[in-house]
Amino acid sequence: MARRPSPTDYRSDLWNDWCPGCGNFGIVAAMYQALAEMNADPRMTVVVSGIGCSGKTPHFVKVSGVHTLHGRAIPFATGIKLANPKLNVIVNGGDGDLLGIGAGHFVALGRRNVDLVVIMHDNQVYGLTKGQASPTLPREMQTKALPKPNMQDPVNPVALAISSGYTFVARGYSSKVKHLKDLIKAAIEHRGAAFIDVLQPCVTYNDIFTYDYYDKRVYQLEEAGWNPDVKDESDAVGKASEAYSKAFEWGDRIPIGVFYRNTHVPSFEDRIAARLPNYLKVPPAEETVDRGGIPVMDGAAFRKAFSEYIVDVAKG
Ligand SMILES: Cc1ncc(C[n+]2csc(CCOP(=O)(O)OP(=O)(O)O)c2C)c(N)n1
Ligand code: SF4
Repeated sequence: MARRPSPTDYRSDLWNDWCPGCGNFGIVAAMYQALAEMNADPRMTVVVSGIGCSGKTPHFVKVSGVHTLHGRAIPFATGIKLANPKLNVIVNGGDGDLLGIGAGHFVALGRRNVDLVVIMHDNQVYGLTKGQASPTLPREMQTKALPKPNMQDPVNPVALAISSGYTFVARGYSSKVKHLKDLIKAAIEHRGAAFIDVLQPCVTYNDIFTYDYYDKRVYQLEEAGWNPDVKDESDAVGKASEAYSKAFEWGDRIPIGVFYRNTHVPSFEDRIAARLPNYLKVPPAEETVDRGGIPVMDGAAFRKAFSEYIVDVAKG
């Protein structure tokens, strides 16, 4: 029997240039642990990112991966998942990437309920471009890279995800790695659009929302008796509004854990399968495209043509 994978099996050996102490390290550590515990097949797991410090995540996780354009990770991931619903697809993005330039795509994913996992590295700043205010920084806060306090009101990511239709909505903290690992596993196991807002200290540009700030305040919803689960369809609006209100608890106490989970909404893949009965058995990625009965490109020809660009993640 093959040995069970360990978290380090999912760690790539590429040089990592995140600042020492960055909260992103806790997020990838939780991903390694979740993938190992789930015995994830690296060829069937895809990490997709936009641009930002968070955007480098696919380089550090030894599974299939795509580092795409700023704000465009969700549409890329949606295309990958719908072309081959057998893949496990995980998006990693910054709060600027997903809720600034990518906000329209973020909302569209909730409406569609595609079976994706979105992990947001929420550091309240644009880290890679040197600390400008991101959409999650509260008004009047002045982090050290800002010449004046922030003039705009923040987006609440958990509330936005609930109102957009995500069927699994959670918040984690990058310093609580085991708890975050459990959230990532639950998000992967959920069938539908899953969102995890991860509190991720940026030690270089955000001197307000630090480890010390969160360590004193975060508490776990499950330990406080919170039940995130929608019982049946008639319970969905009531549960969503309770979770929506809970999302605004912020100050002396900041909740982490699963806020909302609804397993009664059909995924986008199921909606397509209702129209195209063969879709889940032979998805577009496995169909042979032919012209006049002659295959245009089959898998073997594709691999031969692109062999110099293909790295087999399972072999390292
Ligand atoms: C279309 C486009 N606009 C702007 C940029 C410049 N840019 C690169 S990263 C970034 C912001 C990154 O911030 P965030 O998404 O919060 O990620 P973090 O670096 O904090 O992880 C911006 C604006 C870009 N690369 N592409
Ligand atoms: S700038 Fe901030 S988010 Fe980017 S690597 Fe450094 S600590 Fe992390």
